Amino acid sequence: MGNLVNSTEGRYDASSITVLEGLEAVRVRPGMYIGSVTTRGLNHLVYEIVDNAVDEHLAGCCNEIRVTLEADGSATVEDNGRGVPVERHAKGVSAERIVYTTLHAGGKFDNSSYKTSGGLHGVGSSVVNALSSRMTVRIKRNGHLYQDTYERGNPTTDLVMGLLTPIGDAKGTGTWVNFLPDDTIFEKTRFKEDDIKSRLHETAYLNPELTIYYEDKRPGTEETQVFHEPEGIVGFVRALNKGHETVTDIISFQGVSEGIEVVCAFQYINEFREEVLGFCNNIYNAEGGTHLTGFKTVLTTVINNYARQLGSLKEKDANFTGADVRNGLTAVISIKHPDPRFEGQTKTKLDNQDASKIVSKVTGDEIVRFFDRNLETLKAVIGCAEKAAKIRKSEEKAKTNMLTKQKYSFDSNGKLANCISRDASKCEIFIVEGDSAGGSAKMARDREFQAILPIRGKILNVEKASIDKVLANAEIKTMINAFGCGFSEGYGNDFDIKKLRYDKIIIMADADVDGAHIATLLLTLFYRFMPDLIYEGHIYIAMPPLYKAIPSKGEGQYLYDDEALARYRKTHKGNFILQRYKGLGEMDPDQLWETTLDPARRLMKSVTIEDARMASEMTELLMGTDVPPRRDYIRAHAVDAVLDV
Ligand code: 28G
Repeated sequence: MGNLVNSTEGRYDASSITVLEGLEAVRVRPGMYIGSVTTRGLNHLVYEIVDNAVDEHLAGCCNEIRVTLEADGSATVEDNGRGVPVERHAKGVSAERIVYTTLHAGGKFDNSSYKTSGGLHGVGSSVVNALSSRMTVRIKRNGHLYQDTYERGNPTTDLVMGLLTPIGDAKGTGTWVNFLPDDTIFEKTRFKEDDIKSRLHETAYLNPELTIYYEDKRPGTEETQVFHEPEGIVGFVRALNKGHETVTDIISFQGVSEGIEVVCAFQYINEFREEVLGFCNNIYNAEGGTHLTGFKTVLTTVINNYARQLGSLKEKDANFTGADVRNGLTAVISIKHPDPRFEGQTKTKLDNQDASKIVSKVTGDEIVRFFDRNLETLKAVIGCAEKAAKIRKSEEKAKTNMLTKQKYSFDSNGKLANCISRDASKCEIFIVEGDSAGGSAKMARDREFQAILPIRGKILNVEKASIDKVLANAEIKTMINAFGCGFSEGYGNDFDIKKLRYDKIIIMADADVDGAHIATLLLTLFYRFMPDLIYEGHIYIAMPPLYKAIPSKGEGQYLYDDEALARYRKTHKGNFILQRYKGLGEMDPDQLWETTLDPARRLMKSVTIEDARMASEMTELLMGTDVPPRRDYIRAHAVDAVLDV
């Protein structure tokens, strides 16, 4: 409990002590409430506050939200809603105090309870307050401007008879919140602008009547942007498919039933992949769920029925599989549910059975209505399914041949230096860029449990290649064989994570543009064909140091980024030699062991599904046609997006 109750700065009366004890739980186990204390968790603080403003929008009372990343490292969120109530709450004090100091029903990441967003004002305000070294709340309401202040969740403004005293007059209404994340809780306290912007943009797509003003005032990254997407998820699908060859128009519809609202937009592109995104109450469902099942099931049935009616499928033909029907599909399905439940590893899989029922009802009615009147579009969709089915059939054969041939050729092509242990829970495999680094790594490793797989040059971009090309690629084949658990793709699932031979799969690439590119391609491969490896936390990125500082007296020190170097320069007195590593290949085996392989000393980033999704999106961008902008994009973002913690 420590710093909260014992704080001499915080002023509170006896009744608020239980309140503080509630918030202390958040400080003791922040991960339970915001997922983690990494940059992801840090960004989450902004999302929690923004979600409250979005809820005010969903209540029909707010159409503008401003998000500012301030120069001092704090964040400000402002809305033009009704303003958090300041009137006396049942507990005897200003309702605002209760909102910002009471821990509402369980955390987002603990067991079954989940914040009920969607007009109900989430539980997040007090969590953000607890994890902020300071927070200021300003409310415009009743013609007055009110202000309340907190430090680490402790109120620092005196109430008068339980209520806030206005600090001025106000026109209009709204809520303004500024907070500085607590640097004793978070590993890093710099908000990651790219993640925040894309999340805000997503929110704008999901709420077409909302305008979000974004401003970054931090030195070096200053910018302003306005996110307003009056087309809603139609615009979202358009953006997702930008730069791809489309084969249908965007089809969109909405419907309501039993208090559940469904909006959906989809379009086919000429590529062997599908992307179906689900949202419930504006929250992205990374693990999908019942809304997606409902949509997919009915789409499969409807397209198969039409295909038989039109004679594309003959009596003797088997139906198209669901994956056939989704070949080339980009879809966004967004529902509003009064009582959403979530399950799954990261509690992002919608679990309500009624959602499946209602989404399939609305989708079934609407797409039949549409396809009855748009035969050309229907034929284009069936065309996509036919292409997929044809490839599926020829590859089902090819695949069984290939896999049976290769089953016995594990490590036969000489590149994999396997480890001795067969205890998968202890084994690690390093995928190393380049033969020279691969050679050093083979010498440096602990051969008992560390395997080395060198790969040469750029690996195939699976985003663009068909499955037979992917499987024919030597590097990819070697990886699939080495991991031992097969792979899954749209047309079948041979993936079995129980057969995985290594607990950790570690991507080891140079800390430069090319290295970041290779890491990006590998992540894309795993994301497309072995996503469970990512979901279950088996993929890592090694973080080799950039420098070694060797002082004239005392121990040398490895430095992993430019910040670390700047810190070293500041704190270190006296002369030192600075060794700069241009690549892994430049380290001798001992150095490589010390810095990158030794479990006791190395630094690694654990890859999350969002990282992989970003990598996959980036791959699409990078593999586009215009070369010069690509180059710049890699410089500006690739290393950061893939390697930054
Ligand atoms: C700027 C940053 C984030 C918010 C509101 C508006 C109301 C509200 C918020 O009510 C629920 C608690 C206790 C009554 C509701 C105002 C009804 C009438 C609101 C925000 C209601 C909280 N008038 N705007 N919460 N209770 N914006 N933006 O947080 O008693 S939170």
